Amino acid sequence: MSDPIPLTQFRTYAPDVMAQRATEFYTQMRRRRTVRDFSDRPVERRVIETCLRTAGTAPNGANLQPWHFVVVEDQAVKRRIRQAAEAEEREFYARRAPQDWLDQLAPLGTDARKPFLEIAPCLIAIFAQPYALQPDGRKIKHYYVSESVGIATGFLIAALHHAGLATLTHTPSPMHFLNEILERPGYERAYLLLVVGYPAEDAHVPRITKKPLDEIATFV
Ligand code: IYR
Repeated sequence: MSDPIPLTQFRTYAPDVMAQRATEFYTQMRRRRTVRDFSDRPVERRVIETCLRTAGTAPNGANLQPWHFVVVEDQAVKRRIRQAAEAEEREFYARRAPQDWLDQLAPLGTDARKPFLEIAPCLIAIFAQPYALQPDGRKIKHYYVSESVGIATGFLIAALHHAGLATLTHTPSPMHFLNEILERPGYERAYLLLVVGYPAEDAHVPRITKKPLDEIATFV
C-alpha cells in the first residue's frame, strides 16, 4: 500500500443510536418505489451532480472506477433515446421475450411505450468500462466491472431517493444505441438507463411486496 493515511472519518455510535439509525435508513429506503409516471417538472443540476458524486464513492475493483455517467437533459436527445428504446422494446414485447418472461412482467403493466423517456426531465445513462484507454492507446484492464457499476448505481438510486427524486431503472435491450446517440466509445457497455424526476400528480405504482427477512437472509 502506498502512503496509507489514518482512517479518521469512521464514526461509531452507541448501540441504541446505531439501532435507531439502521431503522431510520430502512424506513427511508422502503419508501422508494420505481416510478413510471413522471412529471416534466425540472430537477436542479446541482442535486444531480451531488448524487453522482455519491455514486462515485462506491467501492469498486482496484479503485479503477470503471464507470461513466451521461446526464441527458436535452429534449431532442431524450426524444432520440425514446425512439430507439421503443424500437427495441417493440421487438422485445412482440418477438424476443419468451412467454414466461412476459407473464412475469404482466403485473407491472409494462409495454413497449416509454413516454417517460421524453417527459422526465433527466435521464442518466450509465456506462461500464471493461478497460480504460490511455491517450497513447494503451489499455488498462478493469476488474469486477459489473459488480462495481452495480454498486455505484445502487448508491446513485439511494442518493436520488434521499434527495427527494424518483427514479426508474430502465434496461432496454440491447442498449448499444446509447453509445451512438451519446457518442460514447464502442468499448463502453451501456449498463442501465436511469430515469430521474418527480412523479406525476396521479402516479400509480404496482401493488407489490418485498420478501421478508427470513426469506432473504440466513444467519449461521
Ligand atoms: N426492458 C423492458 C422489459 C422489462 C423487463 C424487466 I426484468 C422489468 O422488471 C421491467 C421491464 C421494459 O422496460 O419494458
